Amino acid sequence: MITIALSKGRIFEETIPLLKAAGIEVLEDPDTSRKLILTTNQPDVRVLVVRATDVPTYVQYGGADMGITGKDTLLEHGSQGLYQPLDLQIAKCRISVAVRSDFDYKSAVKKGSRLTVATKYVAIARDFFASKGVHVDLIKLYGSMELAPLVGMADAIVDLVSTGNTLKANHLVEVEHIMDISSRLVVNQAALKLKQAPMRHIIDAFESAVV
Ligand code: PRT
Ligand code: MG
Repeated sequence: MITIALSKGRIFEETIPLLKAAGIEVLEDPDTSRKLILTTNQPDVRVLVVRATDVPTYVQYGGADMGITGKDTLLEHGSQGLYQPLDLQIAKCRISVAVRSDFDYKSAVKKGSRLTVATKYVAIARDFFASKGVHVDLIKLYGSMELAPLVGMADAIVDLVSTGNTLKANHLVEVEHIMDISSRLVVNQAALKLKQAPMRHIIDAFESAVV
């Protein structure tokens, strides 16, 4: 049995064509099914539906043989012991710093002001501002980061941006592009040794399907 950990939503949707390239079709829709273990057309392949941030953990501890997760998640939560053979070029976005459109970020940085930054990505934000020599107080949030500057809780946020519509809708502007993000295949190394052939088949099929 090969077990693949995926999260619902954009990663699941963008993985469907890759699975198809490996001859795998998921037989249930994670949005309508309440099942957390989905069957596929291959009797020896199953898909686990887990929180995006839990994918690396499932693979690391062998709950899944492989999984697909954003570079943001891997950087923030660590990727200890995970083999990362492929950048799948899916669920692409960027991680950026954004502020209220009436906040003068450039002058604040120039003056050496201390900035309060709200984010789910505390580790990424800490590294980024440290590399710029900007002093920050970080506030950890678990979602809806865009709210923090609007209610005066933070000067800036560090968040993922794809179209930019969410920032725009909340009168925020991007002032730094920290890095580009895409999703990676992560593999449990012990599982790969034990199930070489079927896992290699999937990895190779994914690799040739990456555009
Ligand atoms: O949503 P939930 O809390 O359940 O979990 P999650 O946010 O960890 O999962 P999910 O499925 O939303 O995201 C999974 C992965 O998709 C992330 O780890 C990223 O690698 C990748 N990804 C790609 C994105 C986006 N694009 C994205 N736009 N993840 C989130 N967003 C959010 C962003 O945080 C912001 O709130 O979408 C909003 C901005 O989108 P635009 O298009 O308005 O700019
Ligand atoms: Mg989300």
